[in-house]
Amino acid sequence: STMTTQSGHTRVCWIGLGLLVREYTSLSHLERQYFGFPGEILMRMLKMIILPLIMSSMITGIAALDSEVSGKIGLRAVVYYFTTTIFAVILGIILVVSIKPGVSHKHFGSTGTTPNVTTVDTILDLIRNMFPENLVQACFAQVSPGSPEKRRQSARKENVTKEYKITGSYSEGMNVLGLIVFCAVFGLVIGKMGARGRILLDFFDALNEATMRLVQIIMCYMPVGILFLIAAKIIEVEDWAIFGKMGLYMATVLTGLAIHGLLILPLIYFVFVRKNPFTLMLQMAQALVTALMISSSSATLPVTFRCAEENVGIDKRITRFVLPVGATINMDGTALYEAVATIFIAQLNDYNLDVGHILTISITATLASIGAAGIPNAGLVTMVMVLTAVGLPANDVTLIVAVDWLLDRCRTMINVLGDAYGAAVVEKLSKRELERMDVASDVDMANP
Ligand code: DAS
Repeated sequence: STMTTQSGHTRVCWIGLGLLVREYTSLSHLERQYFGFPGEILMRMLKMIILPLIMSSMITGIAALDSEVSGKIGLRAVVYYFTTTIFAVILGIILVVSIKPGVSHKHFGSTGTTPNVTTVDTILDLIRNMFPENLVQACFAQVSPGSPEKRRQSARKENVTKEYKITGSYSEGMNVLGLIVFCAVFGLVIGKMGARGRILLDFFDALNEATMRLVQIIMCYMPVGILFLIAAKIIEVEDWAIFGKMGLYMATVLTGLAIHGLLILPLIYFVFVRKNPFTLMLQMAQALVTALMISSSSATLPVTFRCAEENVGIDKRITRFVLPVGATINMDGTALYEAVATIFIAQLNDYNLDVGHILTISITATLASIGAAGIPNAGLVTMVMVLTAVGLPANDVTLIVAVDWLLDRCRTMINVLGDAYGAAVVEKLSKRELERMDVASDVDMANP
């Protein structure tokens, strides 16, 4: 408990530091960049480690289980992901419909160009990402929702856009989904290859161990990196007044996230696992803080792994397999946010939503959260699909961009928390299969 109060104090210090620097110095643009440098290095290290981590954990995770067991575990994980995501969407809808953050507002007109993304485009891109045409390229970029015309345009230019653009067809960050699909199938094949497959399995197993040791080293640097990340962010924010204007909307999203993270997810965990859900939350604290600081589920993955395996003690056969998938498709916070934001925009436009609209929003917000990559602001991009599905102007997404840097990090934290509870629930439900595998391998050892 001394540890937690200590980290509480440190956090207060960090915020204080940021405010002080902001108040008493007026830094030039360049100086601000220097100030953010140590945080930037942390981000780079975390991103650097994702590739070997995902490859080694997915391949060994799948190859170590027999295909029947991995099928069952996979099914449980997917059912958990879907149910919790839909709960999050429903919660968001209930809150935004009753709080009505957009009704009291005058319409503050939208700006920007109209992105042209349909539900079909988004779903096709999701499937496209599952089949990267080039495995090496998949480490750099993924296809993000965009019309075929936009895609042709940007393909002609550069593949990777530096800035995150709503209309972009390739987005920054790697195609984690494509890598996961490849590694899952690869792991399945290795698992069935017998003695020669063992060589590869041993190789990736060793790679996984080495990667996790690297993660341990990176985590020593984390307090420093995070300190500078938050301080730099506080200095950078120009428009604090927007918080006043958007206050009720932000409060709606944050209340939803809080209820989902502090009540609904813990309850589900308790029902299945019968342990104190807040213990797990404390054990995951470092991953949650990281997610809050860097707004990216994928970049948080290394920390999520370490907390889930070392602190919570979830079986590695489960985490290796379930956590990378969760970080990519299980985004409760994003789903909740997309539902709230869409209805908020409808309220701003005096747009009447009937039951059909609400149903469409629930379904598309769920899909949009699955389609969103685990990188900063991804939820904003896939939200265009939700808006278009109910006939709202897609460029109204620009109305909420200004506060997304804050909401993004909060929803990312809930995304990561959902993954952790998910891994624990799936582990509990899969106890029997795991024990049977332990017995089988003991027998193997006894009579080789
Ligand atoms: N920030 C993303 C994540 O990593 C998702 C989002 O933008 O909603 O979870």
